[in-house]
Amino acid sequence: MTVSEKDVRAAAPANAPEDVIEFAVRLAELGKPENVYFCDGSEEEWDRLTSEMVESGMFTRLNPDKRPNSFLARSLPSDVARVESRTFICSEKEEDAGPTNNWYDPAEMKKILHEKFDGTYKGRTMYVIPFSMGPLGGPISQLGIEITDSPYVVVNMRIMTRMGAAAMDLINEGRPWVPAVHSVGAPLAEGEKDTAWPCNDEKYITHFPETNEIWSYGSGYGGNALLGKKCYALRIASTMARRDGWMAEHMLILRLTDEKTGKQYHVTAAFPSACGKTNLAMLQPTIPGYKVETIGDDIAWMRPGPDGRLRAINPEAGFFGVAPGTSYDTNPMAMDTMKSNTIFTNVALTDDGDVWWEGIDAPLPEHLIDWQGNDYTPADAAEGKKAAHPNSRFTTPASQCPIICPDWEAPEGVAVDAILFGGRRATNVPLVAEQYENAHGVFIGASVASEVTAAALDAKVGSLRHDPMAMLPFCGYHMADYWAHWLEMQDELGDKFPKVYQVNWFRKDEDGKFIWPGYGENSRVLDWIVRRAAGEVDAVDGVTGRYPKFEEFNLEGLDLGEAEWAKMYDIDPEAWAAEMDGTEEYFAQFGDKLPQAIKDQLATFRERIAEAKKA
Ligand code: SAT
Ligand code: MN
Repeated sequence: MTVSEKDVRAAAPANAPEDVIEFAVRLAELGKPENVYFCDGSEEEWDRLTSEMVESGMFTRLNPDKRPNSFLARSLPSDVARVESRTFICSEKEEDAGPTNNWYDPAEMKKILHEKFDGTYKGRTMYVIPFSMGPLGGPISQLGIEITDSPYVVVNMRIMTRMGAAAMDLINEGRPWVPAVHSVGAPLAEGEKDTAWPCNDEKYITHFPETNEIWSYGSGYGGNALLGKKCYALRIASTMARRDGWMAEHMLILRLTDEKTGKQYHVTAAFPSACGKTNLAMLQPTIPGYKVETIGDDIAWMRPGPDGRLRAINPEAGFFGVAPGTSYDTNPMAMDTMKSNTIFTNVALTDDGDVWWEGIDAPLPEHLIDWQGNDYTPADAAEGKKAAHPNSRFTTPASQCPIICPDWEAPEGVAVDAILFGGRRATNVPLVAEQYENAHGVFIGASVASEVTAAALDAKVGSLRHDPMAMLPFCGYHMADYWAHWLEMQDELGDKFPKVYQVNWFRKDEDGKFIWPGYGENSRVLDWIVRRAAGEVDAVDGVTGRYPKFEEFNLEGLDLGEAEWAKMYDIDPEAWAAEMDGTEEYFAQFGDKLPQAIKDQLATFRERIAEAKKA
């Protein structure tokens, strides 16, 4: 038995407009689900779905005394991260996707998807999820409808977005919305029992920028399946932003308050996935006089405000953070955020029904169930096996963060004072460098390279790759056109465009040890940046940008002297010449589209290297 148009119409709530109903009818006819259900986002719905998932074996309920209203899911080893090789930009013209994206002809891709989705929902419930990215009804916010056959997606979307009846109300008012279609790609035959993590070995994560559509098939994990996140808020939104004069960026947003003056600064920062953005967003300053409040940990949508300054909102409502390495030591605020109402995926389970991962505060227990559902003891740890997957995650409501900014849901956003670009670099890149001029800021972002993390299934962990603006896997159009868009936004805003800083917490010494302590100590870098903005400190011109003066940088109470500082600021002109050769080679693939301003910046950079060689 599959659902008919009549069933879909009967299931639709009164506030579902005709175009949403027709979208659901079309997908029901194609996917042939057993049931259809329109999500309202209520607590009753959450309770029912999570209970059903516990019953079906997809969720383990954690000990309610230790972790109330929280659950653990375990995925298949073949479905633990985004799959970049299966992520496609299906623009009409191949050149609009650019050399850094996988392009596919939209009509051809639609044909493939049509075949894949034919009967894909068999034996399952088709869920219709209305959601808002950004505060409901806000001027920078956007709406969407995700259709999925995964209850895991529904409950995660309830945390990660403003999901439910209120979003449907806004769609019903006639506001535009993005259709996002998802299936795990595992239809059930009559009477067949479901598995704990249905998915398909063949995956398609596809985007149609001209029609603002998303279709995702075969994966149930993270950014592959929670389509509001990378697919909408970055890939599709970046193309919308280019058309409409705003910016969709892979950036955290934080507020730094100088407690002496009460002055507030807003900083956004882009780092590749799994480089500690959540830690920086929830930073606990180690130097006195500052307070940090969190606005977002992954994505920023930014639009020029009436005052000509860039205003940022966090389009998400939750954090989808990397669990391993998160502890009361490294990120106490994240630990407190996830005390309840949290979904954990691929972490280890303790015998008393709580969670554990490598790097959590608690010592390794005598016994665990690892992320694949097997017994795990210290003997396994001794063999180097991990109890939690390196890309295991927590999905947790942003509102539960003890230092969530009171203005985190301000519909008009916060005015951005500085933009940080970073990566994971053992060599070459110093702690912090300030742009010389606006175009240099774009050059800094465009030339970022970083050591690869576990956030993508099909990239080699540890190897160095160019990841411009941390957008390599997330830019929905030609990367060089994206840089041109940045330059245009800078031209429009002029001096009011936030200054760009390049940062690197990960520089190592000759023994392979991190020189900079990182975490809360990164407040010292923020302190320098805001004192620069206030005109209180100077900077010295360097090869990669303007550097702090050792004596003006606050290192008080830190066991880090001039010798270590010199190591972080050891700028070897030969190494940088080689790095710029690599950058030039990387830029070459963009051909004619590479903006002249970027070429000019490269030339100026080379002049600075030549000067440094003479000195
Ligand atoms: O894309 S995910 O949301 O799965 C995580 C990431 O890569 O940042
Ligand atoms: Mn991310």
